[in-house]
Amino acid sequence: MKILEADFVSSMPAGGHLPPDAGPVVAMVGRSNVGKSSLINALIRRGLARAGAKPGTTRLVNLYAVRTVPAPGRRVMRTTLADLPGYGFAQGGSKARSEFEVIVRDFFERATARPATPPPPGAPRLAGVILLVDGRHAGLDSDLAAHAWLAEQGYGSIVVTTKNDRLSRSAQARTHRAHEAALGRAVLPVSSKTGAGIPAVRTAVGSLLTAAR
Ligand SMILES: Nc1nc2c(ncn2[C@@H]2O[C@H](COP(=O)(O)OP(=O)(O)OP(=O)(O)O)[C@@H](O)[C@H]2O)c(=O)[nH]1
Ligand SMILES: [Mg+2]
Repeated sequence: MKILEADFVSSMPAGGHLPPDAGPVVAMVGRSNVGKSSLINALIRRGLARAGAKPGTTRLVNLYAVRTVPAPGRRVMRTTLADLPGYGFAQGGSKARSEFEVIVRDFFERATARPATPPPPGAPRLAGVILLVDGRHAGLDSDLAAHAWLAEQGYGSIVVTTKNDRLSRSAQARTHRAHEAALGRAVLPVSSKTGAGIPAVRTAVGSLLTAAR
């Protein structure tokens, strides 16, 4: 996937709408503070998405319009990256948690809604999901539950492990194996800080986008 242009579009509260020309949507899912907004910035090479040290930085679904060539030889397409609020707030209590669930459930309902009449070209539809998991913590219950839920929904997905720069080389190799064993699938290790692994994620996102056409 080659990114030509990226822009912040809008924040979508629960009950909001995806823009009618959103095109294929790739959603970022993961625990609060795992590095979803940072990965968007690394993918689009711009500081558009607000990242923060405090969990719960992203409270609405933030949408980024991206013009991209998904794979070599493909036509330019308008796509949308959706930065979802994180699950598993450390603080915030049950009110924040249920607010999160409403926003995320509502987002997936809208992104996967199938209208009665054939949608016009460029209409929003879910191309797939990037599940982000902290590279340092393999097999957390909340991540396994999110992974199982995504698989159950039949969404195409990529699993990315984040913050690998915080691990030594040997710990990276060890945790990589632990993540793959816990989830039963391949994962892509990245660091949004150093940029390590980001090109492989761009390629995988390009495949999600072309598979969904
Ligand atoms: N060292 C390191 N820090 C990272 C990396 N990715 C994110 N961070 C840091 O982790 C913190 C959280 O990053 P965000 O991108 O805001 O995380 P988020 O998943 O969007 O968080 P919420 O919006 O709260 O759900 C920030 O302080 C980032 O700078 C990484 O690859 N390496
Ligand atoms: Mg965020």
